[in-house]
Amino acid sequence: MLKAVYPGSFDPVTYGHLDIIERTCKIADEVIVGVLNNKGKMPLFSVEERVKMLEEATRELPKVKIIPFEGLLVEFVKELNANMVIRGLRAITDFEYELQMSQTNHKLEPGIETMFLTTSLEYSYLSSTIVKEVAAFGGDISQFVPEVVINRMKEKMPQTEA
Ligand code: COD
Repeated sequence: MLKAVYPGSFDPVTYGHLDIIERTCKIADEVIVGVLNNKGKMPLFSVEERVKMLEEATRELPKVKIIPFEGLLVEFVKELNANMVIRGLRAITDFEYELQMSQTNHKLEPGIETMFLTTSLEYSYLSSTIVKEVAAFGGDISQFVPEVVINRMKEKMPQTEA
């Protein structure tokens, strides 16, 4: 049985993330989306809000569970008895960080492998940071994120358009 963990900040979840989640569902039996509760960083959305948005956005995907985590990713993966970490790769700029992260995780816990899914062409430019920037200047974000995120963005940034 393949139990995969897809970890991230998801601040907020975008169609790029959802594409990776949907594709992971085709290869794994269970998909845990791990939402980092990083107390050192100041995300736009609280971990509870990020979990809620992900839960709504993945409602139709029965294999998916959304779970927040703190601390080391490998500890979270071990606690869940999972055997694979999934990461998305957009451009070459992602590669260095992703390689370093997967090698560190492998050193910390050799039993845990990381599998990379390359981004779908239509989402290769997309990131949570870009979405927040467009929303901050009143741009239309409806092609980047699901409706649940647009609604939450409007609460945080009243200038958000959709
Ligand atoms: N298309 C495809 N994939 C995408 C897209 C897109 N448009 N946008 C993002 N992704 C991928 C990212 O490449 C990433 O793989 C994933 O989706 C999540 O992205 P983010 O930006 O929400 O999440 P990150 O990269 O900030 O997550 C980092 C972690 C939380 C996983 C990391 O910091 C972590 O594991 N922290 C815990 C502490 C730890 O264990 N550190 C040691 C490891 S070195």
